[in-house]
Amino acid sequence: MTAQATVAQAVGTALARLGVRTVFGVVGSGNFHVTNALTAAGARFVPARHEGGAAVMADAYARVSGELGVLSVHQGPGLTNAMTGITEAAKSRTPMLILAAEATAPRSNFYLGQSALAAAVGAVPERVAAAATAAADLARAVDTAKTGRTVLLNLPLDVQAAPAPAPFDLPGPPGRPGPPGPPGRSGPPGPPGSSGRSAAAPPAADSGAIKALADALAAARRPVFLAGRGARHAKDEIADLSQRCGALLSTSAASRGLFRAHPFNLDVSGGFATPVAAGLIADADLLVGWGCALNMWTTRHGALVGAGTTVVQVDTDPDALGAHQRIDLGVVGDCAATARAVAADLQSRGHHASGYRSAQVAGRLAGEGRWRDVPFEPEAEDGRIDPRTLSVALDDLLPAQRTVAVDSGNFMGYPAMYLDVPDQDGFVFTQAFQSVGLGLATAVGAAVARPDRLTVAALGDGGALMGIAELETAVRLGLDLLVVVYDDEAYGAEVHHFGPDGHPVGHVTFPPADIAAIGRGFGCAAATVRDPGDLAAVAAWINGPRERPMVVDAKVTRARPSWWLAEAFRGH
Ligand SMILES: Cc1ncc(C[n+]2csc(CCOP(=O)(O)OP(=O)(O)O)c2C)c(N)n1
Ligand SMILES: [Mg+2]
Repeated sequence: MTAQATVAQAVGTALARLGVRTVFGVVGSGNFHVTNALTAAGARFVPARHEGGAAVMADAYARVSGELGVLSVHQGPGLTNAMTGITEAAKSRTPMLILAAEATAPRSNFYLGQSALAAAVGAVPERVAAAATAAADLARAVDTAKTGRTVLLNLPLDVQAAPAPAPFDLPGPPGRPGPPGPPGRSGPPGPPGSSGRSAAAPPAADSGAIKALADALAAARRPVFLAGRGARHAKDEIADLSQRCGALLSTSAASRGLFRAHPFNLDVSGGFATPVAAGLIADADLLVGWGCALNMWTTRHGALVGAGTTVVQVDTDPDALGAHQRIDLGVVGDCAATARAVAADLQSRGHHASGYRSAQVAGRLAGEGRWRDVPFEPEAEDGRIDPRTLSVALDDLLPAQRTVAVDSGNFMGYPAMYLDVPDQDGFVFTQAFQSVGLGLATAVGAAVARPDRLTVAALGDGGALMGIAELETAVRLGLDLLVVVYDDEAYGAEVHHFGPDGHPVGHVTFPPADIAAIGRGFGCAAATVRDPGDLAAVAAWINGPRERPMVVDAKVTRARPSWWLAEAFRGH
């Protein structure tokens, strides 16, 4: 770094040197220099078409790659445009750093209280306050993000333009973990390799709690483990412990795929659970939630928790314990370290049980453990395809190595339940804020993170049209992307919510839109699907060179709501 470098340049260069490889954003005057410094120092910048898309891409990229997500935005409207994606990331505890230029003159058109905005959505406001503190300010922001927080690093325009101190040395990383996060989930700090700064590993629970959990597992005859996003780093430890005590394995929707290859995997617990999985979970005598909120989605409003079931919750965040679900034992500790310690305790007792893992349960899971094994009568509607028929056919066509990103809406259960995924990185579910319209940008961020896998964006027509601008980004980047639109020509969730009570639904139904033509306009391959025969075009694209993304406008039947949505409405 030369003595002439500005703070903006020094910050961008320092971030790239910390190992930031990919940055998403939209560049304006205020973030021009910091973004260019990042790329000059070796990072890749992915220009989105809307900051709302860029924020979601950075979030999805972080989820799939395990790296720090980084977003670069212009001051004022650049940040406000990104707020929905930032809120989703903050609620999901995504380790993410937002580089936001900041107008400090209150009479500037671009001025607004950026720190207050960030704090209001659960992100952590930080600021490069002065040239002299810039390196320390940046280091603090990165360290906080790596503890699983979404950090807004304000870059005031005047400070950005000031000469940077030389050398621009960042203080060493802290030796202790960051502050505990809010309830809902907890996660590990940012992964190693994504930057040179990593917080210390969070500890296991104390010995009393370890013993209490080991006691509960030793006594259990039908234990079930339920792993959430806070347990994604603890897959092997949790699977080992489940083997020792005979527990069945399941996940929250956000962690779908975690135990994909495991013979006693129930897949998702909650609204998306198969009948056999739901029955087995409800019959458990011990349910252990690992880094999982145990909220209404994963427990079906408590219906999957038997009245006599002992419930244990393990989480790094004490406030998460019992926040959604009555529990009998709360264990504060890191999931991996805790599972390892409990397994060691059981081993020292000589405890090894087959528990819930009977031949009969194995047989049931082999026969009816997937949604596609559950028979259904396809809905008949002229010129329309049943969304289950569509999803099963797609599952057959798609290569096993795939990433599935799902938007929000009535349709969302179909791809989430019928499309298999290879592992936890193969399913990206940006649903913590329950926003419609994030699915396409989620898929773009995931595809950038995993170019070796075909990415599927599963969208409703409403969400697709809300986020359509990023189709240009997908085409420009040449992503290996299949966009499947479950097109009921409506905000189906609202139609099914209010229609049955006789309310007018004219504001939530739309005339047909030719989404395939829209896709072609962006430069995609495209097809309209009205029956299974129309999927031949999709098969041809999948089996071809896939030089450009494909958009599938699937005109789906719409007479009935998806059953899981009817269930979800009970909570709203
Ligand atoms: C940003 C945002 N706006 C509005 C809503 C309320 N909402 C929930 S589902 C939905 C309809 C989505 O329509 P579509 O994407 O076509 O999916 P469908 O329900 O028809 O399957 C709406 C408007 C929301 N969740 N998020
Ligand atoms: Mg719709």
